[in-house]
Amino acid sequence: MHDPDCLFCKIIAGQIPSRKVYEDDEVFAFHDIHPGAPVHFLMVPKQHVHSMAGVTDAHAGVLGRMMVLAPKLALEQGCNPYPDGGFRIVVNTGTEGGQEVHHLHLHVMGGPRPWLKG
Ligand code: DGP
Repeated sequence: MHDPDCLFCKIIAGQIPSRKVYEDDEVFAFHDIHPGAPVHFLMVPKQHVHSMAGVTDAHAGVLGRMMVLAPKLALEQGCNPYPDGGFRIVVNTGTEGGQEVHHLHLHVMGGPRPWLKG
């Protein structure tokens, strides 16, 4: 389902340009416009769902696919291998969870420190 008012639906549809990292029938990944790490891309289900607070059993397959794809794409995008390298996956959910764009997305962030504190 495409939400005509959704920024990320427009990016998936190519109506707003993005730097694409990956695409298949279910998943789209693209570089974050405001990177917070040397590698920082977003992964979204193509089917619109507002957030992790909106998922149902029907989303289990695509969410699993995104989690399996994330480490592969992270390496392809320049993250160093586990265990000395690695990456962080963040899913902001709702206003109090820091979510600004209301189409579920994984932030995949990595690369040499010091971008990550702690
Ligand atoms: P969040 O706060 O979790 O909803 O993060 C939304 C992210 O989306 C934020 O890191 C910046 C990114 N973003 C916002 N607008 C655009 C855009 O037009 N293009 C791209 N590539 N990223 C965007």
